[in-house]
Amino acid sequence: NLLPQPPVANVDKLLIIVSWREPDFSNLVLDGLLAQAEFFELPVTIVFNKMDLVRKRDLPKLEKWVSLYESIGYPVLKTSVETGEGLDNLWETMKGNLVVLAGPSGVGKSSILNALIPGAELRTDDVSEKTGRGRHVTTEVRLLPNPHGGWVADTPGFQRVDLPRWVALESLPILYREFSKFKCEFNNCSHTNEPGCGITLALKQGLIKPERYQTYLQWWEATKQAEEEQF
Ligand SMILES: Nc1nc2c(ncn2[C@@H]2O[C@H](COP(=O)(O)OP(=O)(O)OP(=O)(O)O)[C@@H](O)[C@H]2O)c(=O)[nH]1
Ligand SMILES: [Zn+2]
Repeated sequence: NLLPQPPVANVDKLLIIVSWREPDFSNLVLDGLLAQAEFFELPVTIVFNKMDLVRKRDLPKLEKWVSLYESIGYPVLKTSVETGEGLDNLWETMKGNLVVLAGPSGVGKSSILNALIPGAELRTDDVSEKTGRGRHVTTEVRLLPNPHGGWVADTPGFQRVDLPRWVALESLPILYREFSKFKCEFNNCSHTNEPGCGITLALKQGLIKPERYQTYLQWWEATKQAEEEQF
C-alpha cells in the first residue's frame, strides 16, 4: 500500500479520527474515509476523539453509530486528549505498527500525536519554519518513534474524501466491505436500480444498514459526476 500526498509506504494501520462535536460528526464523511482506506487496502480503526465534548443526551446516538461500525467489522475506540479517556487503548492499538492518522481537520490528530510523543508538535513546527511552508503541504512524511514501540507518521494520511476522483465507478461497491457478502444478478451491478440486486434485497431484509446504503448512493453519485467531468 502507498498513501499519496505525502507518500508513505508499508503502512500497517490507519486510524480514522472523528469527533462527535467540533467538528460535528458526519457519517457521510466517515464512510467516504472508510472507503478510501479500503481503496488503499489499509486495516482501519475508527477513533471517536473529543469524547469529553459529548453531551449526556447525545451518548445513545453516538453509541448507535459505534455499534453500526463494529457490526460491519471496524474496531471503534473512544478517546479524549483532554481527559485522557481511552488513550491507553489507543496506544495499545498503535503499538508495534507503522500507523498513519487520518480524519477531518480539527478532530485532534496533532493533539493525539503530541499526547503520544511529547514534543512532536515542536518538531513539525521546526520543519515548516525551515521550509517556509505549512505543515500540510510538507512533501515528506517523517516517522516518529512511538514510545510504546512502532512508528507513527507525523503527517495525516488524508483529511478529506478525494475518492470520487480516483476510483472507477464500478469499483466503488467493493469499498463498502459489508456489500461483498451479497450476490447480484448482473456482474457490474451498481446496486442503484437493477433487477435482481442482492444489495437492495439485503437492505430490505435489514442485512445492510440504511445509513450505509444512503452514503453509498451519495458517493456513487459523486463518483459518477467526477467521471463525467473527466470526459
Ligand atoms: N475538548 C477537546 N478538545 C480537543 C481534543 N483533542 C483535540 N482538541 C482540540 O481540538 C483542536 C484541534 O486539534 P488538532 O489536534 O489541531 O486537530 P487536527 O486533527 O490535527 O487538525 P488539522 O491539523 O487541521 O488536521 C485543538 O484546539 C485541540 O486542543 C479532545 O479530546 N477534547
Ligand atoms: Zn446489486
